[in-house]
Amino acid sequence: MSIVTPAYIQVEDDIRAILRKPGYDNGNIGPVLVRLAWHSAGTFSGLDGSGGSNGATMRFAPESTDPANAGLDIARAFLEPIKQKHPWISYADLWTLAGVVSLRHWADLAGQVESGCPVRSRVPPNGRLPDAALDATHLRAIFGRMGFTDRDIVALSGAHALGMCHTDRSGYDGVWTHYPNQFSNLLYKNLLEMTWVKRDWDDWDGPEQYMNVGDEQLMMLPTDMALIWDPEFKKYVEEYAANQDVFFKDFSCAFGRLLELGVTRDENIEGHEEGPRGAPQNE
Ligand code: CCH
Repeated sequence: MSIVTPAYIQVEDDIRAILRKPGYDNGNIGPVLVRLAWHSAGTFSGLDGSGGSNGATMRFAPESTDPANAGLDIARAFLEPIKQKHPWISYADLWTLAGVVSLRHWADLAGQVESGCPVRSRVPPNGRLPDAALDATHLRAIFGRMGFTDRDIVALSGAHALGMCHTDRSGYDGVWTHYPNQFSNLLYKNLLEMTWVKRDWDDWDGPEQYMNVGDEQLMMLPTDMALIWDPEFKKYVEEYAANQDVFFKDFSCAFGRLLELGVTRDENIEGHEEGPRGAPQNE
């Protein structure tokens, strides 16, 4: 069930209005908002139900200072004026909604967008988000904890068609595709169709990353390379490279599930369809 109230639509409109930002990266803040939504949800652990977007705990240490979240303070700051304008919406809902609105820019995302209303949330420890320097085993451990399959992992990784890496955030550098403001299956096509070698520029002293032979304009993280190095993952890379519609469908389902991880709902959710909640419960 999705909540579509006039109040939510106003927030969506306000998010849409700030997406284009000349002078910032490639002129659009959508990619970093998608990353914010994913990192706020991606701390969930199916083992004990902790983590997830509830409570927007990334505002607090140690999650706010987790190196994996470097740069997401910028994304949160972009959204702060919208929170001030619509104080009824929780931060958790706002961040989730911002990720979805950004993606809807490019694709029809069927996933659910609303968060629930937790009574209390604990800030999850650092180390729950993936480390880009690692491999397929690590990806399976991280995403398996959230209940995702190999197919889901490959689908979610396709988000790297969007946006870029920043040396002052993660230490990595560059874009994954020549069209970082377009959501597409290009990540998979690039992985398969281009030849990738370790970046070995004389002046590159950052972490190990890969570049395309040819114009050397594109990059892959070691975890992106794992998608073609691992034969099970590679099957899905091939499927998504060949069929963008299947990718969009699978991505929508997996991203919707990701955003819902650990979210508890009001029992009387129908009431929300009348308008925004009264008192925000998960600031
Ligand atoms: Fe990612 N991601 N991500 N990612 N990510 C980075 C940027 C983006 C990993 C590492 C990085 C997902 C999965 C993974 C986005 C969405 C998703 C960066 C650069 C690193 C490093 C950060 C910087 O320097 O600004 C790793 C490892 C994984 C393992 O799976 C998933 C899943 C999603 C969403 C569904 C988006 C979008 C960006 C671009 C952000 C921007 O600012 O342009």
